[in-house]
Amino acid sequence: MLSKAEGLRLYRTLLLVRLAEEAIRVYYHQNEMKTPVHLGIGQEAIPVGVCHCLPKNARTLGTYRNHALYLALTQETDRFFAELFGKETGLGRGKAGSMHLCAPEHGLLATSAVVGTTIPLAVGVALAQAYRRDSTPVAVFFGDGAVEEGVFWESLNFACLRRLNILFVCEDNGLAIHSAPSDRRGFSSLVQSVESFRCKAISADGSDLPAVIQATRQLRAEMAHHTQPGFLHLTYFRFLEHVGINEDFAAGYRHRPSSEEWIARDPVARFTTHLLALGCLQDELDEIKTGVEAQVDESLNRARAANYPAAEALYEDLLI
Ligand SMILES: Cc1ncc(C[n+]2csc(CCOP(=O)(O)OP(=O)(O)O)c2C)c(N)n1
Ligand SMILES: [Mg+2]
Repeated sequence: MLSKAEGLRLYRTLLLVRLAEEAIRVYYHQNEMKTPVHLGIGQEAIPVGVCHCLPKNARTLGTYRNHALYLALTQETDRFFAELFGKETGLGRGKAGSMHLCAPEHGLLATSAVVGTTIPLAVGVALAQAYRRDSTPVAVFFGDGAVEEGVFWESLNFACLRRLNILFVCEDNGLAIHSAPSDRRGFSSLVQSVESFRCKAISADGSDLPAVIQATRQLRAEMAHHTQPGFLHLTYFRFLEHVGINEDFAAGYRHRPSSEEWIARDPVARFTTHLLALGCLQDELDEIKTGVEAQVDESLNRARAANYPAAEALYEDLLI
């Protein structure tokens, strides 16, 4: 059970993610953001809830659908928007783009455009922690499409063999671009397959923030008790197209949800109802929203006013 104060803090983070992405949807048309964007509208409660249950110094890694993860960990939007606009004040000096956000000072070590690639990196980080006898946990976020990559199963096997302190977080929207699991998999149950390894697995509704928090806490307790990795399977609905800012219900591979389904799958709407039932006042929620809107606006303005990197910056920060 969440306290009111904890609930309001979580609401602010959830809303920060949602409003930052809604702002991207407004500005993207103006063609100033020179980066593909994989928006996470519908996904927000997963990174927000999981990160809420991790210690501040946890190491995290993720995918190109990483805005919620970055914002949940950092709460900052200046360097975030500047990166999307390709400006020198961006978190990757304008050279990383949306798909490669990171914030090592907040534990976010890497995110990547290449499906599955941060999974073995995360296992490597967990192995390094084990060598150092450092109990700081590692969490890696990936989509349901990544589990069809061989590297997922190799990484899972090695992590289980070495009993590493790593949380695998599968953000399952039932889609790899447009294709459904039944067209991609030669196994029927992901969770049962993972449980046949030495790994604790829990499924929950990833649109429901309190359910995400409860599942994460329970799994972390079981991981500690059995000295085993954990697999968190969290389902959610991707409201927008795979990449870009638009809805794509007319594309024909899925139907538009009814208004009841829409609300049931919207983590922000669901958590708002939860908070009101908990005794929070609509005025308190509105005040938080006003503050988040101001943060997003100010960051957008600063990002748009900032300079592009100089041409020579192209040759800096390279590992060759
Ligand atoms: C190794 C690799 N293969 C293929 C692609 C092309 N690709 C980009 S996203 C994607 C689907 C991934 O789906 P999922 O892991 O479920 O993530 P989601 O987009 O649903 O968050 C694919 C196949 C890629 N980026 N990397
Ligand atoms: Mg997917």
